[in-house]
Amino acid sequence: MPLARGAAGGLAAAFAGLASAELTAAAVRPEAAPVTAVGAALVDLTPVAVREWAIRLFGTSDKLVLTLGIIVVLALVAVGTGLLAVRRLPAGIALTGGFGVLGAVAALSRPEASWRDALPSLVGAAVAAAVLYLLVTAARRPPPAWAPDRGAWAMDRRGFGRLVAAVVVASAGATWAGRRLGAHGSAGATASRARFVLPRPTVPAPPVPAGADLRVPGVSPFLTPNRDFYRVDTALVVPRVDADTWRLRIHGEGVARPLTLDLRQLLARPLVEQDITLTCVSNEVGGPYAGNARWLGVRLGDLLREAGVRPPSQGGRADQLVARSVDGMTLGTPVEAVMDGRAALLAVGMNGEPLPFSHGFPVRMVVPGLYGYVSACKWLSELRLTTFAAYDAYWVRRSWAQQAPVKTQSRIDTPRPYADLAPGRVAVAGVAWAQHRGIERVEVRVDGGPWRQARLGASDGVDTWRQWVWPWEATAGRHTLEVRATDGTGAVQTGVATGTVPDGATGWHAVDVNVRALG
Ligand SMILES: Nc1nc2c(c(=O)[nH]1)N[C@H]1C(S)=C(S)[C@@H](COP(=O)(O)O)O[C@H]1N2
Ligand SMILES: [Mo]
Repeated sequence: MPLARGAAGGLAAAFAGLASAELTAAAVRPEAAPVTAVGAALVDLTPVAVREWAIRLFGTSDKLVLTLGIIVVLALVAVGTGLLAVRRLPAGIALTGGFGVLGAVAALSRPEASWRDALPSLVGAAVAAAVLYLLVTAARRPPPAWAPDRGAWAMDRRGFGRLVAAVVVASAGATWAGRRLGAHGSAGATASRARFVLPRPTVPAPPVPAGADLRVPGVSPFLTPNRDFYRVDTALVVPRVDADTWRLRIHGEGVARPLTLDLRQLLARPLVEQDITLTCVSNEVGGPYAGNARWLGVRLGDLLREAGVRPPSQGGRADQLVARSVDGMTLGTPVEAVMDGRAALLAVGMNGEPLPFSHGFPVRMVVPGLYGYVSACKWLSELRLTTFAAYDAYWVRRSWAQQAPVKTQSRIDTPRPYADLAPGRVAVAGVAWAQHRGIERVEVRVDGGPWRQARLGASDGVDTWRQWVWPWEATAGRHTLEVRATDGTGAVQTGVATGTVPDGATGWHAVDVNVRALG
């Protein structure tokens, strides 16, 4: 049956092509693999509304969903190509080549790409075309004279099936080899992280105050363990940077003494330790994209001063610091903010460990009081001084604001939405944040009634979130709990609900619960 053979042949050819592309990419650059490159190009091209929708719907699995989506589309295209090829083989082969060129263009469009990044897609397309040719001509081969059915498609089903199986097994083998080679390629980075011993802080952070963690079941722990820390970035392949070859370049407008530092040179400077809560601008009211960690790093303001930079308030011309990562991401931070004395860090340690690869090993930025997309560059490779007028960083080109201080927010962690509760005393609790201004008060109300003051966890400074708890005498029925915070300047969190774009969501977090009747 030609149709089934066409479909199977198309799929097998695509698998062979992708497997050889992955294998080639493992030797060239993992980011140059066609599915990854096309995915990354799609991430860059995705309209902001679609991106926010995907984050809402899929959360941190958005990258997995994107990759699976590309694979499903490719599989459909492969079936179509196979069906075309059994009728018009040259057309099927041309289409395969076309997809190879598409993958190559996507790979070459990546910010840090070189011409070699085109190779995986081109090799993949060549292999896919060859396999397609082989399978289609094999399927068309005339049957032996003794065969009962002598139609054009009479290569027996078992013979064709064996051929397809052989292609699938070879492709699986190539995929496996690609994985092995890929792991080998990043082995240096993995070893450099394993060897990396965190230096002692010159200025250690005081211990977290005893009462900062209220230990209410269901509330986010005061310090977020690294494995639970939210992750937001555009990297479909987590960059694995070798600490031994890592370099940071500091240059640009008003940099009297440009610097290039390796890790040892960076760490020769005083190291400070500071608890800082990081939040994402894409976090909706009540959302999960906030985490609090103990960071260890070098003060960025001091380093800039060493390079001869003056903040705008002291006559410096550059008002924007553009951080660039090894994967070409750019984030723009106000120079004034990193030089005004707050703990703006080039961090190497997170909760007593070297940064995890997914959180920016070996060096990232952290600036208290600013959303991650305007401050927290991971896998940092370059700092360039310029102006906001002259340059728009990655997210700014995608409808986000140039400058974005964190907005005061509070979240109910417990009870969970739609919880079914017993009547009586219920601990309503959560966290509130207004980094670099601090949290002064948190209030809760039930069903739009009067605001009641919650008890706050001990303060660990203005740069971290605070836990809060309010004892509620719950009565039978459906109820809505709401929370609002007041920051250290006395400003009350606004109840006006706005979305995340362009500079962070506002509004009060509300949770609906049901309280059972007694008895
Ligand atoms: N290189 C790079 N750095 C990045 C990003 C990115 O996409 N690439 N995303 C930023 C955003 S939007 C946020 S909120 C923080 C999140 O840091 P985390 O993943 O360690 O929580 O990293 C920032 N740094
Ligand atoms: Mo973010």
